[in-house]
Amino acid sequence: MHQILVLNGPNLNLLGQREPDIYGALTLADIVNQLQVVGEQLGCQIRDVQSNIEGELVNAIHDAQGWADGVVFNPGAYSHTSIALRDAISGTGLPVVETHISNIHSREEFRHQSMLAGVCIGVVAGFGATSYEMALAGLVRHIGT
Ligand code: CA2
Repeated sequence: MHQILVLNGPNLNLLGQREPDIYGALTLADIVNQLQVVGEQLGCQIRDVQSNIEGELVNAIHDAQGWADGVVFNPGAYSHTSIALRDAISGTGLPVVETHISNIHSREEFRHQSMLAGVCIGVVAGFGATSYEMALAGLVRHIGT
């Protein structure tokens, strides 16, 4: 059984409330519940954490070092700014897939850059809630059996 952390950053707790044209109509709980179903089929046990606080996200990655085989991570807007999260990912050496609901490359220019992508094993963006399922499938393939 693969132990997977599904980590979500700032404002993703607001999903389903506003901007459905960009982020879809599902809540974060809906997305995580769907992912649990897919995760079972892929032989994963999933724990999820959401925080709006950068340091708590850093702590969640550090903590995952003790129990997780990999991380599906939507860092929200911290993707574009956070060297602390980059250092947490590279410092733990955990395989992390950067995951975005929207296609960050078709949006404002400030979203085109990711501080984290270079230390992640891959990036999935633009497939709505399905991005999380694709990220999980890729992560499980990477981890192997
Ligand atoms: O597309 C993604 O998954 C993002 O990580 C979402 C972040 C954004 O800053 C990134 O550039 C791309 C924003 C999440 C905010 O979600 C909201 C949902 C409903 C209402 C307001 C914000």
